[in-house]
Amino acid sequence: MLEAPQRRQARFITFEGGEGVGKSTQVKRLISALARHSVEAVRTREPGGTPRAEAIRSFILQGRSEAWGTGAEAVLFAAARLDHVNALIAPNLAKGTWVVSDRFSDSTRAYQGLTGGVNDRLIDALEHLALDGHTPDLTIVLDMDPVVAFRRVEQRAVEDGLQLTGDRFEKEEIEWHQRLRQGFLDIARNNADRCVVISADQGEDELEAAIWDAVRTRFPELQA
Ligand code: Z5A
Repeated sequence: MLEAPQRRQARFITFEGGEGVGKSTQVKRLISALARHSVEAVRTREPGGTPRAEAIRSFILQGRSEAWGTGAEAVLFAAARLDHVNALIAPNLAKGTWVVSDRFSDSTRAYQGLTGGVNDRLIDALEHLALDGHTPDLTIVLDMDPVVAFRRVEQRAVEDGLQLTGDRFEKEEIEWHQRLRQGFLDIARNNADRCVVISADQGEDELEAAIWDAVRTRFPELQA
């Protein structure tokens, strides 16, 4: 009797890092690379990914939560994440579709926790509640000097014909972004079984190849 073909286990991959390091660009490229290997994957982002989480995204990124303080903002990011996990991430993984997210819970730890001063107990508790066991299988941390990354963001604004006023995160001082960079590196070091740090200071094609290498190393089933 013929055996039914084995369905590959769906994987959950996240991209993390500071602004302008190329996360969105590489998330799209990874989705295409997976498709070329017959892997169905959904692209999503945080904050956001579902209508309710996108509503929280607009509220926060417009600066409307700023007066509430960083702790309350961490709770809002986690509320968005809870919906994102329940309504998009978990159902897709359950039906065998891979999920690739532009930012996830490490961003709360890096921005609100390690850089924003929210204590570990709150960050740990929020992570536990919002993830409910859905820890990423692989996290790609894109790392580069924030000054160089800012130039990319400026260039993008010029190309889009926008005035670079920046949202409230992008107005923060460069020193703050250096600490943020170190925060992501610390998270990667403390979660070495899950995270891979890749230099983002290379061309888009070279970076895509380095990411694909990391993905194929982590998931050998892709080499079949
Ligand atoms: N946040 C938080 O505080 N807590 C949380 O829990 C979560 C988020 C989940 C979301 O912003 C904000 O929310 C973010 C953290 C905070 N803070 N800020 N600001 P967002 O989603 O709007 O923005 P972002 O995540 O910071 O992404 P970004 O600025 O759009 O950058 P990116 O996605 O990393 O880069 P990109 O869009 O792919 O590329 C940027 C430009 O560089 C673009 O013009 C590209 O064409 C160019 N590019 C890309 N790759 C290259 C290479 N390799 N070489 C040269 N140029 C390149």
